[in-house]
Amino acid sequence: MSGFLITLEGIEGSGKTTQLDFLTDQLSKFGLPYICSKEPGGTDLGKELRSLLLTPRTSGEKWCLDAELLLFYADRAQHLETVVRPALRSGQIILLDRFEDSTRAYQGIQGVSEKTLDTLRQIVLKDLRPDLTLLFDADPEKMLIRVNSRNREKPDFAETRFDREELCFHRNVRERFLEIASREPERICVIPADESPESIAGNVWSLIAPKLNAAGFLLR
Ligand code: ATM
Repeated sequence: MSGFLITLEGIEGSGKTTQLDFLTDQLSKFGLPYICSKEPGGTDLGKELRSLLLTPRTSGEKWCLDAELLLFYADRAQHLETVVRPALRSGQIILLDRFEDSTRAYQGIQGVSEKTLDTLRQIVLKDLRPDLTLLFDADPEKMLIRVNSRNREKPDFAETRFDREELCFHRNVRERFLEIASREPERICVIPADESPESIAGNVWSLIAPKLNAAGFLLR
């Protein structure tokens, strides 16, 4: 049996990571084989790239769009080769915190063309597509308030470059994600993310369980 790739997408603070924890609890409860990973940062190289990409830059040099895009894609190429494809081949369920739709949304709204995104998809993903994508959708204003208050309580709080972006940027990201979802309704399920985490987790599980069953992962 081949594996099952589930990607979790959404704007900053949309609750992806909390839902990932709920999901891994459920999969463990049913004794299903799974791994959890993320982009950027799912490999050793990816961790270095993540730090490069997300740490606020002090030099003032503005990175050109293609440079940033290719760093996200370098992370993805290494991740697919060394983590995702091997796990799929060994029949595991893979939960990914962000994948290609994030590039289409974040780099897309900054001006990277669909043609470029399609070309990179062809080179790096080839025919690999997520079996299911969960898009956690919520009002960016509410989500940013949540992220800021949550992160500032952490002892190792460090603002990332993206946290400084204007609210308008996050609104555009949300719109782009919804646009992508409307083009691929079979693959991408939009999950309203402003309910309680427990209620969202219930909705997510009732959506995922039949798909896993259909793919041969028996939920006993
Ligand atoms: P997380 O903190 O959710 O892992 O996301 C890291 C940031 O990287 C996120 N920023 N915000 N807001 C989205 C951004 N990102 C891209 O811009 N392009 C990509 O391809 C990916 C995977 C992430």
